[in-house]
Amino acid sequence: MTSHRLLGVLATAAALAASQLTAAVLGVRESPVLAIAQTAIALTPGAVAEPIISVVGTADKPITIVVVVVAVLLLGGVIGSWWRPHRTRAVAGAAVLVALATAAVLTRPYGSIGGVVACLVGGLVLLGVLALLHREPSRSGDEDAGQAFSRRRMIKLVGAVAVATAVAGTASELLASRHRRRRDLDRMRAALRLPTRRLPTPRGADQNVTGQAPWRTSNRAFYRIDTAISPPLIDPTEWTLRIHGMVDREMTVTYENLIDRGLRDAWVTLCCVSNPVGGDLISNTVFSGVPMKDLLDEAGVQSGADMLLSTSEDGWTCGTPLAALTDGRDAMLALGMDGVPLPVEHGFPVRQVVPGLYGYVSATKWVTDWEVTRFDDAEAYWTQRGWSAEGPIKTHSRIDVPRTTVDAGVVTVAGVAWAQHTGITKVEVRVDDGAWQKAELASVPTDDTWVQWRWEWDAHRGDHRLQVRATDASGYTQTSERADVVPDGATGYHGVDISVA
Ligand SMILES: Nc1nc2c(c(=O)[nH]1)N[C@H]1C(S)=C(S)[C@@H](COP(=O)(O)O)O[C@H]1N2
Ligand SMILES: [Mo]
Repeated sequence: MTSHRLLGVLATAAALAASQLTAAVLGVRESPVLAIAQTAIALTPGAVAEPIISVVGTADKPITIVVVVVAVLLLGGVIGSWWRPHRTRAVAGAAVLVALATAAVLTRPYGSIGGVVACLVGGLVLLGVLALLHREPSRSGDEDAGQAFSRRRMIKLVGAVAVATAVAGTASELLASRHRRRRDLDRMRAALRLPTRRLPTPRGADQNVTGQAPWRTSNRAFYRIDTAISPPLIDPTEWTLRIHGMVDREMTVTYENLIDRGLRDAWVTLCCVSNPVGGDLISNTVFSGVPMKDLLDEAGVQSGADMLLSTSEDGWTCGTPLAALTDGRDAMLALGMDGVPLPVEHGFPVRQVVPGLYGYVSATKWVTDWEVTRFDDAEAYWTQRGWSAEGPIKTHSRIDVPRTTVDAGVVTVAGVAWAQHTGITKVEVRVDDGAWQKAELASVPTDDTWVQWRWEWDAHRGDHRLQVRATDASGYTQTSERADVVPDGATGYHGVDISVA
């Protein structure tokens, strides 16, 4: 990297810090950097997003921010290298950067004038700092002394810009309005009392095998998947759900309306379509909410409609077959999760839960809009990115323990199996190429949750491969054929390699 390029990077860092600070001082809801990162996420095709998510998991959000910041800094380096030889080009480059940032800010649901001002301030600081760093020092008579002087002056200048950048960057983080709003919301949520109590775990559902995922997932351990870099912060007293489209009566529902209807509880195992064979993007808990069917019936679904297009406060969309919402299953607008108001990351104040469908086609968090429509007329977020329009959960099973080495003798092999809204009737395990052996199933309160299973293995010394497969209540047995998670969920047996000592 040439020194001009480095100066460009430094000036861009200063510009980013100034822009973030401006956004923080103006109380902008989503800073330019966050807006660019969210736009980058939205523009990433599914075929690119999927492998990244499968490798980095939920670290995808901080990683996206780092990638965006580094990319902007590198572009700034290019602009810096143009400053001396092609001044107009450098200024045009800065203008393009500001224009892209402004476009990102304005196309987000939280676009605001404050966000645009923050972008412009960033552009001005970029050009100002570049000009400052390239100012010619006045030449003294002595060439060497002059050069030493200008080098010293340069080091001071660079140091000053770096310190100012660090101070502005830190201040913008400390002042960012989202931290204050998050604290306020956490307080409000903690004070909320839902008309529900925390249900005990049904007897016999958890077989308490050490090392196995508990049948009931705590809110803290519940998997989290969404496109929101920082979760929408919604005051429940301001939350509304608008119901429109192919309905006889448009409706607007408030949080209080939902509470007044009374909440019912349902044990449901949520699962992500991106869950690989053997993966842990699946969790089980009890949700409390209002049947989605009740609201759809009140609005009056018109004939010909077959899809509910739901939208979250931050603009994510989801297409759910109306059939799955009206066939009597516990499809609900949930307010509670494991006896408490939904955690912010899991959709506070209101989310959808639909047993039997992968989250991407059913489980809209922070939901604020329902449009009754047709699969022929609308396409939701992940379908636009290559995933299937419909996403029933595939019957599947997983080995939780053992996962690596065991001592010879009797070993408890245990795991979970799931076929939400169909039910699991049989789980079988095999060692190497041996015969399939029937495992023992724990009891569950409903077909909508996963089932724990166990099998006692008389393990002999050596290296062995354990595999599992499940059969559901429709009579279907899992296929051994491996399918990728795209476009509608992985298939294949989960296997683990165990060495017996
Ligand atoms: N608003 C919003 N809702 C969303 C998503 C999202 O990106 N945004 N992701 C969906 C996906 S893909 C899944 S698997 C589930 C995950 O819910 P959880 O994070 O509570 O486990 O939420 C669904 N609801
Ligand atoms: Mo998902």
